[in-house]
This record gives sequence, structure tokens and C-alpha cells, in this order.
Amino acid sequence: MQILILMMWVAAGINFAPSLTTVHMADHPKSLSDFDFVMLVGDSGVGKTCLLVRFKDGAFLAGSFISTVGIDFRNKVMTIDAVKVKLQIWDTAGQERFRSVTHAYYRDAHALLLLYDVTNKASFDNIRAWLTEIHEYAQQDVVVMLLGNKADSTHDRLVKREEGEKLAKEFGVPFMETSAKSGLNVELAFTAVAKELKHRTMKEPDEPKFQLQEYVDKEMRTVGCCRS
Ligand SMILES: Nc1nc2c(ncn2[C@@H]2O[C@H](COP(=O)(O)OP(=O)(O)OP(=O)(O)O)[C@@H](O)[C@H]2O)c(=O)[nH]1
Ligand SMILES: [Mg+2]
Repeated sequence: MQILILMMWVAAGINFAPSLTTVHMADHPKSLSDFDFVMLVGDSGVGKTCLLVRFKDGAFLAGSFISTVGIDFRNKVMTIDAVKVKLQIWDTAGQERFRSVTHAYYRDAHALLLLYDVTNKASFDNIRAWLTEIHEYAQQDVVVMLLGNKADSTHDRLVKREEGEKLAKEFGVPFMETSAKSGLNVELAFTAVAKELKHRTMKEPDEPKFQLQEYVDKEMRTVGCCRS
């Protein structure tokens, strides 16, 4: 029943209020839910909403910053190796006061994009706390990718790319820098996650495991480090 309600909301394009119903899709076989749930997390202001808007609409939300309230979502269908992958992307609020709302969604997420802002050292320092929270609330096998956003801001940069790489290595998660403003690596981040999720669902028994970081590194090399 809960699934049916969510599907109706999704079909109508209406944002659901997390306080009303928490839908535990992970309780059900994937074929029933159909969607892969990707959650954007990280401090307020790191660019989660802008990253999603860039990915979905190919535009940058310039101007005044409107902080997300609670949670919002967008659907996007991607074609990965001739297979349709339906992503439902949850844009969470980074503000501390909405943390309990975010906690309620971790359990159902199949993938998490964890963002910091390369011009904001505190947002980078908080990544450890975010990873602890993810460990506590998310499924054990959730796909996690670390993204250093606002890579276009060369003059204001306070976190080096190498620092992001080092932290990601320490926690064993894939990493890349992105820019919602220029579009740098935005498509690649979502494609990489969609590929990983597709491989998990459709992998043949003798097929080797998909190597997310290897794929990202290869794609970045192919296009000379950065693509928009
Ligand atoms: N230069 C630059 N600015 C960005 C980028 N992404 C986001 N911003 C700016 O950063 C501010 C915050 O962006 P949001 O996407 O709203 O941040 P958020 O992470 O969704 O914040 P909350 O909803 O409060 O959690 C806005 O003023 C954006 O214009 C980027 O890639 N480069
Ligand atoms: Mg937001």
C-alpha cells in the first residue's frame, strides 16, 4: 500500500512529506520498487540542490541561496549499456534542524552522494561525521561517493583536490571533484552511480565486479580530467 501511495505521488510529480509517511522500499524486491534511490547529503550550502538541478535540467541556479526544507526529490531515467535505470534522487536539507528527517531516509537509499564544498573547510572537516552517520543509519552495502563541489571556484578554494582524494582513500569510497556551476563531472557522478547500481542488479554470476573508482578514473583520463 505504501508503495502504491508513493507511486501515485511520483506519477503526479508531487513532493512527498517525510513526516507523513516513511516508505521502506528496501523491504521489497527491487522489481516492485523499480526506482533506484540516490540520496544527496552534506552540509548546508555545499551545492546539493544545484548539483541535482544541473543534472536534471542542465542549468545552474545562480543568485540567492534558497536552503532546502526537509527533503525534495526528482526522477531521472538514464540509459546505461542499453538498459533503462530509473533514478529517484533525494535532495536532503543540510541544515542541522532537519537531521531527523534525513535519518529517516538513509535506510531506503541505494546510493549516497556525499558532498563538501572546496571553498568551505568546515564542510570538508564534517565529512567524517557524515560518514559516521551514514555508517549508523544507511544499509551496509549502500554505494557511497564523495564529491568535492564548487571546483570552478579556483580563487576561493580552501580544500585541495589531493586532500579530498586522501580522505576518500582512507574511507575506501570513490571520489571526484564536481561543479554544479560549470557542469564539471556532474553527469559522470550520476552515471557512475547508476552503472554500479545496474551492475548489482543485473550482474551475471561469472561477470567481474564493477569497479566504480576505476571507471571514474578512466572516464576522466579519456576526456582529459574534466567533463561537463
Ligand atoms: N561557484 C559555485 N557555486 C555553487 C556551486 N554549487 C552551488 N553553488 C552555490 O552555493 C549556494 C548553495 O547551493 P545549494 O545547492 O542551494 O546548497 P545545498 O547544499 O542544497 O544547501 P541546503 O539545501 O541548505 O542543504 C548557492 O548560492 C549556489 O549558487 C558550484 O558548483 N560552484
Ligand atoms: Mg538544497
